[in-house]
Amino acid sequence: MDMESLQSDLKQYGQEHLSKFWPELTESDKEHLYKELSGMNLQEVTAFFKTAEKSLQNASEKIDDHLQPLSADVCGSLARCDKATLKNYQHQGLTAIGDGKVAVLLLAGGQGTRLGVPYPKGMYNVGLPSRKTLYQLQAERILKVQKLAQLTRGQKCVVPWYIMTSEHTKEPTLEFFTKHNYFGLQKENVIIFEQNLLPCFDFDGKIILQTPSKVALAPDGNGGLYRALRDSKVLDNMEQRGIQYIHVYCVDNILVKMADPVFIGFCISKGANCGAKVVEKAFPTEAVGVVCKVDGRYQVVEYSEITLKTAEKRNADGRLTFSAGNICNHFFTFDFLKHVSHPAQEAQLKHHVAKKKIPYVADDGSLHKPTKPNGIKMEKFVFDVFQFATDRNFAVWEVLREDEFSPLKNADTEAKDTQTTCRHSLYSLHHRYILTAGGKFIQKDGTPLPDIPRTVQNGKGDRRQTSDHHSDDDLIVCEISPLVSYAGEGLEDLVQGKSFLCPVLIELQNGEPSIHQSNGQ
Ligand code: UD2
Repeated sequence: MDMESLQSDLKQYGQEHLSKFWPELTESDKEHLYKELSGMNLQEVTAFFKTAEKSLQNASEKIDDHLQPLSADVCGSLARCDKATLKNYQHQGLTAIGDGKVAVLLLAGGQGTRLGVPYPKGMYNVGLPSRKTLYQLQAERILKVQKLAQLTRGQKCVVPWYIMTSEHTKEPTLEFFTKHNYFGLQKENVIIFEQNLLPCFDFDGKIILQTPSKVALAPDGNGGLYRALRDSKVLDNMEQRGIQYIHVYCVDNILVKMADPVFIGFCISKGANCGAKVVEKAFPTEAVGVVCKVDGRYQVVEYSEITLKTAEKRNADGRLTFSAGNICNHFFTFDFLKHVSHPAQEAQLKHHVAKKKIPYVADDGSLHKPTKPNGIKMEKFVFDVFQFATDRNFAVWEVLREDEFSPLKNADTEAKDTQTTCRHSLYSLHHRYILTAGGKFIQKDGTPLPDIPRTVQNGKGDRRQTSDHHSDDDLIVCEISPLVSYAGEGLEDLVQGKSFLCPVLIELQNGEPSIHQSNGQ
């Protein structure tokens, strides 16, 4: 350990406090701290802080005057698309998948602080009848979409699954996949890699020490993807496999359509190299980012960055002018990913700065958990590469929220985006799949249940929205394994003309679909 040289580097960048506990540390703690500090590019991270500090000063500035809505040429909408065109998109998507050109890439490096569980979010079981975790649902959707693509192309295919983790999530994720035998996928087609960490700073630009021998570090945001793709040689891996299209998504959306053939087909048919799947913003103040243009470049703008007047602006048809709600589902061509991951482009992505309560060690060595923000975390965002797309190669695909977006963000004490709302969204969707395929639902006394999803009867004649309560007792509980159906297809032979008593679980058993329901049939 060359402590002298490290001390001089620390001094040069105003960070000499990081070694203040050095004389009191054990040999192994010394080794740990030395490794952490000498592996840090102090010049780079302190420069990041300086830029971040400026952006904090401008944080309250609104950018209304710079905003432009999306032009109709880059947009498509599932709800407003005719059946033949949709079928065509789906065919194009399945063909690309069948030809082995498509990969999925999961952003799973977040710390999941809002949900408050000590393990990666993908390992969460929201309490479905099958007890499947988010990771298992996603793995099974990959298996199924591979099968559908095989039917289209008449050949076996692989959709590799790239999973970006961070220091906090990598080991438990690896262990989980190993324990569950990769949920039926081939181990070599699940590529788990790690994103970078950045130190947290106090407001004076000093890196925070979390313990006497450990720096406070946090993942560098989901936009850390681009650097990680390069550093972990994931781009090389994609190139060797001949991957041309990548579906990037975030871990917590229970309804996510893995490698969604329709979205992929839409983007391919538009000749896009960068695309976003969106849902229509529900109301002006909904706290979602919207995809739009800022000074002529594509961007996602948070509600907090614009005034209420702009958020409320409507078109002649009554729709919100800025309505394309981002759901963290992106399409990239391999060439685009390679281009934006190059240091020349990646370095242009600015860090977003968040004030946070960061645990720290005080001068007397005692550990503190602040009750007010005491420092900042710096993060890049995955969608900030939209700025490199042009009108000719950007595409936005609007889908129905109730079919495709229900994220797990919060603990069940909250009303929104919880395990309960996730479970209920999935039941509602699968209920509708069965109705569409010609099945119906009955109550214990044999009377039919009304075909109105999301609303339940509690036996006393009044109706409640499913999200109003945490219990599934009065709900149409209905779960269909992704191994049986990816998006409602192929259910007719199984359910047409049949009546179901909840809870209903349709699973694949010994390669055949099998229906389990409350009366044991
Ligand atoms: C994300 C989107 C937001 C909206 C929302 C919908 C970003 C920056 N924001 O907001 O616009 O679409 O999702 O659900 O995309 N992650 C990493 N590394 C990190 C930080 C996060 O991989 O350093 C992953 C995280 O594990 C998750 C995804 O990125 O899968 C989104 O992160 P989040 O849940 O913190 O983002 P959120 O809900 O603020």
